[in-house]
Amino acid sequence: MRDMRTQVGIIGAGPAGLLLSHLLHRHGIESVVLEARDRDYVQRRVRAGVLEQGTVDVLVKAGLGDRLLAQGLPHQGFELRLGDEAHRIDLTELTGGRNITVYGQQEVVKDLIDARLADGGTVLFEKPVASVHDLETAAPYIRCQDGTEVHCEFVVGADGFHGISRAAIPDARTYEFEFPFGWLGILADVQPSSEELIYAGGEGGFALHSMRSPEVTRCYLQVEPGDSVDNWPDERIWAELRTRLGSPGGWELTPGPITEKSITPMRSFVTEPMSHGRLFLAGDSAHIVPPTGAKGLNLAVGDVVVLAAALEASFQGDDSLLASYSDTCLRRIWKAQDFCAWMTGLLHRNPEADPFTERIRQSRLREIFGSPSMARYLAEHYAGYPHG
Ligand code: RFL
Ligand code: PHB
Repeated sequence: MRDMRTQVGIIGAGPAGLLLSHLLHRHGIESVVLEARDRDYVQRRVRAGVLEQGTVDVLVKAGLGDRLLAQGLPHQGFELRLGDEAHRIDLTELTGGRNITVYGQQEVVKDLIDARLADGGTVLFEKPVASVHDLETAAPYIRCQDGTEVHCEFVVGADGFHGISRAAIPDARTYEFEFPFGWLGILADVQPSSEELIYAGGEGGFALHSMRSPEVTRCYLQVEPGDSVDNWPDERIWAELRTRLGSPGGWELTPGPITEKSITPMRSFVTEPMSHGRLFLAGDSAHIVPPTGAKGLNLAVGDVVVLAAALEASFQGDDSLLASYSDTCLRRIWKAQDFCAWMTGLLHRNPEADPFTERIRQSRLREIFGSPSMARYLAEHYAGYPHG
């Protein structure tokens, strides 16, 4: 393929890269999105499910609300469990009217790809990027593995945690914490057993009951780090979910055919700064949160909203927002890091903890059941922070 020229070269067609390309287009700024994997793979990758109110507002305002508003499931609260004790967190009441929407990340990605292509945007699949160059100049460029060069005015690294762009920031400082457990996630073709999400943090370890639609259940179990799905036949998964979710008030879990199983490590990660010269990182390429707080996708959207406005100002001659991009995003990111680490510690049995510490953890979880101020802290962070 011939070399290309555009205003903003974007690496990665995840939610961060695609939404940025879409928002830039609405400001009349041209971009090219380069994605390593094929379209089908990107649209089928099962990941996040919870959209904060602020994220839904951004997507709707950007003209991406049709399917989201028709098929997304608005939730006014969720349940916390400890053994057979249960407590509902009323998000709407505790936050003065905010809620969350359950809508699969792959649906967001599908909507974004459709919108980009309908608008005549350029999203190149199976186009892995090898390296980025001349970032300290006004004419940086991206080199793909097949040798194609994309010349642009700005490069955006939206290539996820395993991408190549983060390494191009010299003298970056990284902060990392690896949790001593992972999450086994499943999708099952069965009606969810509850209308709202259930987070359970009892003696036997963490379990989460979620959903994707009225016909599809999504669940997670805390497992040992490095565990393999081969150790988890379907019957073992349902038995473990049943034990950990308990049966408060006679509640029962309905099992069904499992269609997807995967294990993901749990880590917190931040790189600082998130920019260097004409390179800007957005989303998972710059930060990872453990999924307990359901914040990863929402943080990616937060970065992109700031970056789109900053790039627009820069093309109009004002670079001040680009100069403060990293600091602006990092404030939200560290707030979310704190919340996600707190919620993860609260709900997971730490295999390295002594029995005393484990009892303290359970007591802290129970404290939320009886304390409106603790419940409000949880609800305010979970429902999310406003954008802009
Ligand atoms: P992505 O989605 O990883 O997209 C990056 C894209 O870059 C491509 N890429 C490259 N392309 C070209 N050249 C290269 N050299 C490239 N290297 C990589 C990749 O193929 C990919 O397409 O990052 P992005 O856009 O920053 O989006 C971040 C989110 O995906 C992530 O934060 C969330 O999925 C995290 N997350 C959750 N977030 C929430 O807000 N709510 C949730 O409920 C939630 N649950 C979760 C989650 C993540 C999970 N896993 C699997 C880690 C649940 C799980 C289990
Ligand atoms: C999901 O439905 O995939 C999900 C829900 C809540 C979380 C993480 C993942 O905290």
